[in-house]
Parts: sequence; C-alpha cells; structure tokens
Amino acid sequence: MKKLIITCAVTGAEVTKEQNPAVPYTVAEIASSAYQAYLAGAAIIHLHARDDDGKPTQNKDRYEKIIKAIKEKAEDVIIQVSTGGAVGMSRDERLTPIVLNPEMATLDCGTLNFGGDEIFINTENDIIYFSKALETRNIFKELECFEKGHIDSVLRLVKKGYINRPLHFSFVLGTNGGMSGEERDFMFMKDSIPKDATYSVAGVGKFEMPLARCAIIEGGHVRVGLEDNLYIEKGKLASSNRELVERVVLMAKESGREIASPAEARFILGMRKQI
Ligand code: KMH
Ligand code: ZN
Repeated sequence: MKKLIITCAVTGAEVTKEQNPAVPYTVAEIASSAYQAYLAGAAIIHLHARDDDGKPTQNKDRYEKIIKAIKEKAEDVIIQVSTGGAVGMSRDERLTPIVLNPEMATLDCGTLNFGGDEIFINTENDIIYFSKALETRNIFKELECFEKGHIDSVLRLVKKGYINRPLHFSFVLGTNGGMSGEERDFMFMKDSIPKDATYSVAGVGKFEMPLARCAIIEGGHVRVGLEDNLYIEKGKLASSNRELVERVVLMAKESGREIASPAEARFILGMRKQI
C-alpha cells in the first residue's frame, strides 16, 4: 500500500476559541500549530486565514504572512489554501489567496446546506470558474466533495473538459447538511471515483477518527484537524492539531502504513514525477 498522506486542517473558518482554546487565530498561532502538525507527520496544511479576533478572511496579505511563517520552519510542507473561505464570501474574494501561487488549493464541488439558514454556494458555473482559475496558475486542485452528487458533478465536468486530471478528491463527511460519515457512506464515495484518482477523507466531529481508520485500511489518505473536529475523544477537547495528527500516525502504525513526507506526497498525488 502507498504511504499515508496526512493533511491537517488547522483552523478553518467556523470553529472558535470559545469552543476549544487551541483553535489558532493569529499569524503566529496558525504558523506554530501548523508546524507542530508537520512535525507530527502532516505533509499538507489545509489553510484558512483569520483576523486576530478570529474572523475568517481571504485577505492576500494575511495568507502571505501565515505561509511565510509556516515555511520559515517547515520549508517543504505543502500548503493547500482554502478557496472555500467562509459562507457568504463572493467568488473572487474566495479566490484571493491564489494570487500567491500556492502549490495546492481546494475546489469545492457542489452547494450544500451548512446549518441554520446558511448555504455554502458552489454552483456549476462557480466550479468551472474556480477550476479555470486554479488550472491557469498550475495550482494542484483538491476536489472537496461533501456528498456523492458532488463527485458526479466533477465527473461530468471532467468529460466536458472543465476539470482536468490528475483528480484528487477530498470526501468531507459528516457536515450539518452534507452526507453523513458512516463507514458505508465512505465506501460509497471511494467506490464512486475513477480508478486513477486519489482521495483523502475528512470526517467531521465524531466521524473524524473512525473514517481516518477506514481510509488507512482502504489505502486512501486522511485529513484531520481542529477545523473538522475539536475533540480527541468523546467529551475531551483536543489539546492541539498536533495531538489529532499523532492519533492518526498511531493508527497508521497499528495498520502497518508508513507516513508520507511532503516530497512523497507530491509524488503519490502526481504533483511531481519524481521524489
Ligand atoms: N468554510 C467552509 C464554508 C474549503 O476550505 O474549501 C468551506 C470550507 C471548504 O472550509
Ligand atoms: Zn476548509
């Protein structure tokens, strides 16, 4: 089996310090949390930016400062900027950080309810617009799919030439409004993508660790982090992103799966031809 690529989603746009004081906001906090996750085994950092008070922002300068601070310590780590941003942001606001030409970025592949009155909007034209923006800059796409219909949309857009290979999916399961995160949901998702595609799974909340285990066993890859889940176990807050990554590394060890370095992750995903 291929080595396991661990992505750490360090802060996101929705979770708060009130929910878990370990959620990083400032440049220094996000960079330090990302570095600790990298030391524990994360090859990819899924990055959102926040203002010092925690408000989500897609501001270019803020991303630039965070990326610089991460790279100062973890030079080879893969930075994956979010183009999802936060609910309510416009297309172009969401795309702002790609002007920094990061190695990787998310491409959200469908609209979904996001709890209460919130809708995370990704129309077909949005997806085409985002895909073109990323491909023009040669930024590697992670195709975020929150339910099976999103995979179907991707495959339709691949056929029409709007999304090009390599196809690397992220199944984000267990959101409030998306597909649930039971093992059968994961199996359905992974069996629905082309054979030459790769995938990572991000289980939200209580689904994080059980789905990480499934992906480890099935040869997929894993995303964990405070963006997706605030707890290390039922009723016990995670002390850091690092602790969540360490838990995955332990599970991988138990299953005999080695952890991919950033260089190995680039090769496995087809971002580079050689390690
Ligand atoms: N914060 C969500 C609205 C992504 O990073 O691309 C979107 C999100 C997905 O987190
Ligand atoms: Zn995100």
